[in-house]
Amino acid sequence: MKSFARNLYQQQNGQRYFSVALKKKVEHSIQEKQKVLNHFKKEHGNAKLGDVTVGQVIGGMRSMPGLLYETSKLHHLDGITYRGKDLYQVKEQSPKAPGGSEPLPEAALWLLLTGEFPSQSELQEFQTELFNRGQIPAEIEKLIKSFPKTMHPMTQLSMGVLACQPLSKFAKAYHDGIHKSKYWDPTFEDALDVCARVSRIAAIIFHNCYGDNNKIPTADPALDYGANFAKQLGFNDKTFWELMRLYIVIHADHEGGNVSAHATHLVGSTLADPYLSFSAGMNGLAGPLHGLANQECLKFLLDLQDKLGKTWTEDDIRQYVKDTLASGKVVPGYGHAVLRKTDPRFMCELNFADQFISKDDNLVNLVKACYRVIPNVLEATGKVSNPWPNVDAGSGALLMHYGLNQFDYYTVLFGVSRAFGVMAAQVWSRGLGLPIERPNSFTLEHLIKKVEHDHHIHHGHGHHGHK
Ligand code: AMX
Repeated sequence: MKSFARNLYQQQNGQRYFSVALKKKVEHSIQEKQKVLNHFKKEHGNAKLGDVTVGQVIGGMRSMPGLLYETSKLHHLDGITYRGKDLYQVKEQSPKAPGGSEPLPEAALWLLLTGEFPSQSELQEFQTELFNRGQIPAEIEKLIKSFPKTMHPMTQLSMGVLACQPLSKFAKAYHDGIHKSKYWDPTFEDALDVCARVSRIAAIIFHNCYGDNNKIPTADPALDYGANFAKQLGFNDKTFWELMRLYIVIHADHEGGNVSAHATHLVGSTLADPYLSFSAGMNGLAGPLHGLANQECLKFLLDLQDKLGKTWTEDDIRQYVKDTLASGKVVPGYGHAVLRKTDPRFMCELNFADQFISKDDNLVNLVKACYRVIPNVLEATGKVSNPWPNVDAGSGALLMHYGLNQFDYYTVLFGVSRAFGVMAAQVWSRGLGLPIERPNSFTLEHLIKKVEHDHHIHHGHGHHGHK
């Protein structure tokens, strides 16, 4: 039942809607969590979570415990969970578009914020709300359209998000002197606005780079987020809409330590508003070892096809991968900093391909053949911690299948999706009052001296000497 009358929405300043229902849920669960956190911190603030090694300090803080991050958790074997639900459960339990099979991004956002999926009526209202929040003032659209076409789409995304920063409600509320216990409220408002707007920004960038930015399709209030995004890119194939829904959901969140989530959190920890912090996260996502890997990965597959034609064999692939390694390059789409088995997001992509894509798509078949061949080759190097494919090994081939072949745009799709995770997480970081980040750093000389000193004591030359 449509329910403006039930007062689930209120109008603010005569022009913007906000969801009282969702906000109340978030507020309630933040308050409950805050109590748990305060008690836990008081009782167990000095409990140890492990030791920090010199190797970790030098090695990019790999696996070092260091962040509180509520929305999702990565397990090295089980993969990612959103609020405790793995991706297969998310797919199964999520509300779908009418007649659809894939999870809806807006439902995933609700889940990340609250820990539950929305009811059908909550979902409908949330969809209307996100649609309304997605509008971008004409002068900002004009600014984004003026970016040079040759500028990398990720640079345009980061700048496009920054162009919207003057709309930040958090920045305004902070300037107006809001009490710190209320920070989460305008953060929540900005977080929803960023998620709603980012797909429009991304659509403008797409047309700016590859089409005619005077002819950008408009969003349709009757459609869901994923369908609307695809439509604004100019894609009207309903199966592609399903792919966009799945794509946005599976790329959304990946616990807190990955570069885009951590950069967003780090910058946000200064009380920089969600636009500033999300834009920082996007700059990290633009790196080739992180989000840019999906464009690199498709390039790898296409180069392979170019060189070997469409009649490649598994032996050809094996040799090609060995040559890649010998030339000092990584094999994109393989390996992971945390996972130690095939990325479940890759499995979701394969399942999608099996369900929707014909068996004679050469590129999709190449993805599958690589999955059979590459792990063994990487394993044989003896140094790769995880030889299995990550999410990027499959996504490009699926996008190509539907004709989205502008592969320097792929990371922008990832960025649209990542907004849902890192913005939901920022609401929670504010809600729990997490402080500014400030880890300790060392010069190499300090580290060497410290280790020598400890070694000295440990071997009985100091006053603590035993053994
Ligand atoms: N191809 C070749 N070598 C690889 C490799 C790959 N796919 N993955 C790891 N290695 C190498 C590393 O370069 C490193 O070599 P070095 O000791 O000579 O520097 C060694 O194996 C050990 O690295 P690791 O512990 O296995 O990986 P990591 O945690 O340091 O890095 C990652 C993880 C993802 C950056 C790395 O596996 C990689 O570069 N993969 C290819 C790029 C890629 O697919 N990135 C996407 C990640 C997901 C995402 O963010 N989208």
